[in-house]
Amino acid sequence: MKPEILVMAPSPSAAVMAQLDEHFHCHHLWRVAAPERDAWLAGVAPRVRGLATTGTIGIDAALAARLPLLEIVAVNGIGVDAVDFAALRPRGIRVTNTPGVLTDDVADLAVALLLAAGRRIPALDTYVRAGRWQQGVAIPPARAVRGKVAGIYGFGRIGKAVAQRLAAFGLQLRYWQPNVVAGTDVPRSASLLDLARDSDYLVVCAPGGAATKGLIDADVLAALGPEGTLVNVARGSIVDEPALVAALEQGRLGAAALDVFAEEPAVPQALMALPNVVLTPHVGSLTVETRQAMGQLVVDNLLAHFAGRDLLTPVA
Ligand code: 8YV
Repeated sequence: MKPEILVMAPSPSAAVMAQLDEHFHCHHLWRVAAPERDAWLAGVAPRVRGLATTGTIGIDAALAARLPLLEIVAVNGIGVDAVDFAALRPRGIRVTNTPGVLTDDVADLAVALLLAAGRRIPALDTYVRAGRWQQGVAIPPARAVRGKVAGIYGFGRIGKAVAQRLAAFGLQLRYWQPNVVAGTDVPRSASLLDLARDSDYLVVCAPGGAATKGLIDADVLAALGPEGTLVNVARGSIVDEPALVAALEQGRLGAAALDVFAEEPAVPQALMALPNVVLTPHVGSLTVETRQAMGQLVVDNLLAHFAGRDLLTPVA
């Protein structure tokens, strides 16, 4: 008898989906129309022993309560801020995530967003498509990226990979996170506020969750200033979004390049209306290679659990 698992969202990798269906009795929630999900879940939930979920969907207390036999939650992502550990821990339910395999792609997107904002690529793309080049409309020059300071908030795997890339573009680097990171030459600012004050680009690579909620607030944005740019590839929850919108609209912040938002997939209309904002739809890890590797970790962690082997990437 294959263990029964609940699959919250599909992987773009056909190989991953095939392995899930081969090794487990999968209940694919994402195939059920939203209005029918509740009744459908009532039918399958009592037998579900494993959950394959995403970094943004996670699992809340209400879903956990509906799955009495749940043993393992395999998150297809690094962020576990959407997992309600308080609901899982007393029941001994294990959690895995996908560290390491997505580092390079997320760091690449952070750099791409920084360069896109710095060199105003989306606005220039619009300029060309709208025929303004032929009309001879003047283009004010951008500021060079080299020599500027990038402050990285959250200096873990992804933050360090961003730093490595930005060094090659001639940026000076700083970081801040609550604990000092050993073995790096990159200086640590005294606080997040100081990091923003010290930086031209503030790149958010920190984990989401209660500890970081709203930390990029009006004061931090003011410290970054009218020439400063916010780049966020982490979690929308870390930024006070209304404060960000206000700072951008009033010219108190220079620009923003965002892959993540407070209420995905909703993006504030005000952000969409601003020309100095670059927007992507939470795609840091969305490459063929990385989603294959992430999905494989989900499969392998589930297989290890149900075979009684050590988990590959348990969340402590
Ligand atoms: C994905 C992510 O959006 O790793 C994370 O924490 O947010 C992303 O990689 C998502 O988890 C894909 O399933």
